[in-house]
Amino acid sequence: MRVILNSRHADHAAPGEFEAGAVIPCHEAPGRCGAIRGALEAAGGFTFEDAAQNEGCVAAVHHPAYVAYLRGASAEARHAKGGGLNSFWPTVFPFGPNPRARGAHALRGTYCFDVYTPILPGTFGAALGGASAAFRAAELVAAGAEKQVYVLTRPPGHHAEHDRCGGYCYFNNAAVAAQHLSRLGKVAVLDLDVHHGNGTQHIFYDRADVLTVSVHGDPAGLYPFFSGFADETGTGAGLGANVNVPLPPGTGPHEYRPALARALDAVARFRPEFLVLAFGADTHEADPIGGLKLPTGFFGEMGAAVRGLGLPTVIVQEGGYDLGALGASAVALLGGFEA
Ligand code: SP5
Ligand code: ZN
Repeated sequence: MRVILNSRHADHAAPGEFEAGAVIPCHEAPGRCGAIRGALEAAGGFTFEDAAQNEGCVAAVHHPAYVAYLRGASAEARHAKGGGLNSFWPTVFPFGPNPRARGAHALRGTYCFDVYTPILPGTFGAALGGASAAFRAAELVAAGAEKQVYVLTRPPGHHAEHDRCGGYCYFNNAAVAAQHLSRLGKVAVLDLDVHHGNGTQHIFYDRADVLTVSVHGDPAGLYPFFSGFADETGTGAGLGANVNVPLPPGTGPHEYRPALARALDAVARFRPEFLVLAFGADTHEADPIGGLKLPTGFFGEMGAAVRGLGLPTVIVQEGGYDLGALGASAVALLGGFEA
């Protein structure tokens, strides 16, 4: 399988994240990409290529003011001081559109919805590298050059909304791929990260031509808390084109299997031309923040089940934070896809 890499990913490495008022090491770290790449190389059968930076690839899914903000804030972060971290962290979140929230500090909270998503000097380049890789993968699949392409990238993307970063995510890589493919026909995005893909839902919520389906831990008790409930079904022309399947904490294969079957059935009934799979390995039983109980072997079954749709597919890496389980989970999923 062809793997498109984000050669800039390590330019973004958050020094920490907040946990109950303390700062702990950030779960979303550069070693994640290395762990997956190492496991794919050891497994064999994968070819790796870098994607060139594609400045325009995010314009169709993100607000131009948001893109400009991320670019500018990343550049300015080189001069930021604060524990020598050279980074910007939002501290105040101005609710609603607020014309008075124009200063640098106000904008950090305007274009972001949580405290997990700082801006560092390399953030814009790293995030754009991932979006560029997703776009490149979509080009290959759209041209029929490949039936499946895997995008190995971080920071992840599925929490990033049209004009707000959050949940370690800046540009919505899966949405960039789906948007490009949607020029050729209907697209389904299937999100199997343990967290709800709120950003992807937000970007396509009023679209009838892009179905968004997410299977995830119940947001009543799991990040992102404000989105991902079963009664969110789309709006306007997009009514019925959003499906959420929330699962209780501790869900294992026995209960995950029928939830996945429901999600796959929703995709099949939509009759898309293309699929984008937003794949998070944070459903693994060893994941430090997920709370579900899927063993490594189940990821092979997941891959095979998704492959059963028979659709040309862009697979985009999202979360997964146990470095031991991450590579094996990705190998199992992609192996199931190719079997
Ligand atoms: C892409 C993705 O997986 N984003 C996840 C964002 C989750 N951020 C919240 C992390 C909260 C960690 N606190 C967990 C405490 C468990 N003891
Ligand atoms: Zn996640």
